[in-house]
Amino acid sequence: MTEASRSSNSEPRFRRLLVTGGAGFIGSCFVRDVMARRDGTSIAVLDKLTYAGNLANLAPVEADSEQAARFRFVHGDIADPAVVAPLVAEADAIVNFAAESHVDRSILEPVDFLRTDVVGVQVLLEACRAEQQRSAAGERPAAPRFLQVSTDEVYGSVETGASREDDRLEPRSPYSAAKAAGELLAHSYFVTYGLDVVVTRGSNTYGPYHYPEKLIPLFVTNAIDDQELPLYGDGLQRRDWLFVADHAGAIWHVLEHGAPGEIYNVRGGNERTNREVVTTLLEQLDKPWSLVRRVQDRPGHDRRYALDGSKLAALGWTSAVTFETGLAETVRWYCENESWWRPIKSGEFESYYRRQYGARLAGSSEAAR
Ligand code: NAD
Ligand code: TDX
Repeated sequence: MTEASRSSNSEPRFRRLLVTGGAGFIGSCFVRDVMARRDGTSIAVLDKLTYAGNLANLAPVEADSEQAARFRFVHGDIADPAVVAPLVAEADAIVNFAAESHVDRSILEPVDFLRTDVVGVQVLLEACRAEQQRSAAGERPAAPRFLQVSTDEVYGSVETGASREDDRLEPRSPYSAAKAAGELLAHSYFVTYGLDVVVTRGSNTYGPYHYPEKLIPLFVTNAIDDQELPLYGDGLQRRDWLFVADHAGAIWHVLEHGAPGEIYNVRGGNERTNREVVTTLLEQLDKPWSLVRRVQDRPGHDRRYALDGSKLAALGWTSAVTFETGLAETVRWYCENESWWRPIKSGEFESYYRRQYGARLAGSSEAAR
């Protein structure tokens, strides 16, 4: 059961949500789960539909007449003030998932990361500030709440222990540096203007509808096709895996209960090396280890992320889905939904794949077990 459905008996605090980036992986899970609660919440999704955005992710909402009546999709850019202002004016709260989200792409081409993950956040915050002024003038009840979805990557590589919310930020990739800038801007609008801002920092997330450029969906879909699995370096990097419905539920919980100006880690509680992840997914798919290739490492590759989740636990939320259960559900979903991912893995994806992996795979060796 997801957090969104666990909370289904209580009245939601915010009736009209603007969900930016709601056609992506985690944002669409949040939208699907909140809409399925049938509690009267209405959602406008603003999404640029970049390579990672996909209206098919929202098809279950559009296909349900009761949900569709409470739902609106707007195609547009969070960095465009003319698009953003009227949508923020109609919202009680904004949940910002919109981002360029893939570390490897940020290494190849950083500029879009700054435009969306930094400038886009500032445009959304300015629109909230304008609504705060309207509220002060009695033109709307309260200024909107702004929730910025950030990431564990802002802490940088953590060799031992677990990052706490007041630890120093040491982002090391263009992606994580842009995400750190975005959330620092959001926090500055709380400090400077008294805007109601909350920030979440989530762990590595996985599950259905995950764009197949990230480790788990790339390796699952490649393995289904008996294609090589490009494991970076020694494969001993560690991530703490968080199932997507857990992540979406945590964001709902912080939206409802988080204190203004506060930051909350969202911990998965499932730390695994990449080699362990690959071993488990190959077992679940009944595919051989011989598909795994050791390829040239990611530059600046963060060795480990780990979050301390006690602050969010004290607020009443902990993750529910174990890695083995969530991965089995994910693997099953990709096996049953080839019509979702096969079209994605052609076109733009193929040229990205050649650029990212062509030389790596040509110079690869079989990965030792
Ligand atoms: P995603 O790449 O699947 O989706 C991003 C969505 O944002 C897409 O629908 C895309 O079209 C949209 N978008 C991009 N630029 C936009 C713009 N300028 N204006 C409007 N829409 C735009 O990403 P995701 O994995 O769902 O991640 C969502 C958020 O969660 C991101 O902010 C990411 O940094 C954060 N996060 C992700 C993870 C993870 O493991 N995936 C973990 C922690 C935090
Ligand atoms: O082909 C690959 N081979 C490989 O070994 C890919 C795509 C990844 N990896 C490794 C790199 C990482 O150690 O797997 C690990 C996970 O990689 P990604 O799926 O690219 O995730 P990561 O870089 O850890 O970042 C993710 O978690 C934090 C999300 O993409 C971010 O959006 C989020 O903020």
